[in-house]
Amino acid sequence: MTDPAHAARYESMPNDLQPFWMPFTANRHYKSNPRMLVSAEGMHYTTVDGRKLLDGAAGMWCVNAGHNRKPITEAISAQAARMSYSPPFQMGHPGAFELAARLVNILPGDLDHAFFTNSGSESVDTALKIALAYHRLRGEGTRTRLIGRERGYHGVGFGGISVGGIANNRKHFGTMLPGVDHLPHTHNLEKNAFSRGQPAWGAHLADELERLVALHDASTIAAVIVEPMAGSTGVLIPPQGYLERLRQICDKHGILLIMDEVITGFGRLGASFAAEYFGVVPDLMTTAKGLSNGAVPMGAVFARKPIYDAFMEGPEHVIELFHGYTYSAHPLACAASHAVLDIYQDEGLFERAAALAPYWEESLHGLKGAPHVIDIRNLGLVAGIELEPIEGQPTARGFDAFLKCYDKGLLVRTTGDIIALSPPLIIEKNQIDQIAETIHDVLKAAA
Ligand code: PXG
Repeated sequence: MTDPAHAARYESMPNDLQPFWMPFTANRHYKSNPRMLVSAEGMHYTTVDGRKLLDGAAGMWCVNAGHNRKPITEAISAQAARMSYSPPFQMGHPGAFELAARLVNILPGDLDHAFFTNSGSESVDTALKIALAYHRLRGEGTRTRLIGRERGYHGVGFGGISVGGIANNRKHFGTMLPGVDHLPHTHNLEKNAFSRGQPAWGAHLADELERLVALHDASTIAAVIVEPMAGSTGVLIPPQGYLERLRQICDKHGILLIMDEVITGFGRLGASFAAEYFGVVPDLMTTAKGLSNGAVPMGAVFARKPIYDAFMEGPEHVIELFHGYTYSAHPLACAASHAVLDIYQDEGLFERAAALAPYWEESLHGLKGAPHVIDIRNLGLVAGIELEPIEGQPTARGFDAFLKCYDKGLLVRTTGDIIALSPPLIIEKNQIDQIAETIHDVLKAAA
């Protein structure tokens, strides 16, 4: 860009980094060592100092179709010119209905209604509220308990942190929702370290749900929410048979199963959704991220037919669900999502992810034996590399690896001492090699 005002605002290092209170960031550390991204294309970001960064994280698990895809930016800009906002309550625009119809077409089972939100956190709170209201409408208003899982991440709303299971995301924020319990997480290095794909040990951990039912009685439990593959906590792959068992126990007791597919949705595992991949259909599914490729914020909750139908009772002029957002089904987000779905379909990106998964697995498991690596786990185009924490300084080794990868031209995510990888689904094999080699170099240099 030659326009100096544009360059100053979007392409140069800002004069003052202080006023922006950055989310989930070590603000003081960042502001004295800023990592500023100014543009992106395909598999790469460009930094303010003109360096290219290979994106090993799909932004933050969302840019599944790669960066700045022309059809997406064109669809957004055409919609912005046509109508950039329309009210979603008691009004509609065609793109929203068309999008819902397209989405339910690619969903498994009878998940056949879409409720639009603007983020994963909003999708989670929406799904929890639908679950509670659904039971009440059916005369089972005593079903108010919600069950999450240790180490789960369901965003940052009060509902999401209540059912979530990451202590740092919960401990500062008071008592949260009452009546929440947690299943045990499924992480076990002694049994499952260096498993490829789904680990063999751990299906029985789903039986803990029976214990909670025995403790509280099924008549008090509304829903169980889990990530089919836990992403944020550091990539925990579900043990073989675990999700199937959870589904069975929920069915037995009339408990709704919510799968949080904010990360796993839209091709990450090499199938449209984890529900499809595992052959386990939830009653409610929460999504965001890959739904719009991160180009415009968007989320969606998908509901099975009997749930939607339960709300469609009573006088027709009365609102059935007192819930929604100013920006539900935002026209720009809908336009982005249509273009994203076109790309997923035209380029066969979900199938591409599945076809690349064995190469991905082989390549990353090649890091076994590198300094400090205590586990490697993978599924689809996701991998977690767990590093041994430095004694007395948990997270330091992970953060150091993140910074060193950045210096070497690779963007990864780290959570504690776990490196999480989830590249755009357009990644090439030589770029997979580059990811593995860079991480290897970084770990060796730090040893
Ligand atoms: N559910 C799941 C399963 C998620 O992974 C959310 C809900 C919340 O989405 P929003 O759009 O409200 O952020 C998420 C978000 C990471 C990382 O590095 C993961 C997420 C967000 C930020 C970082 O693992 N997942």
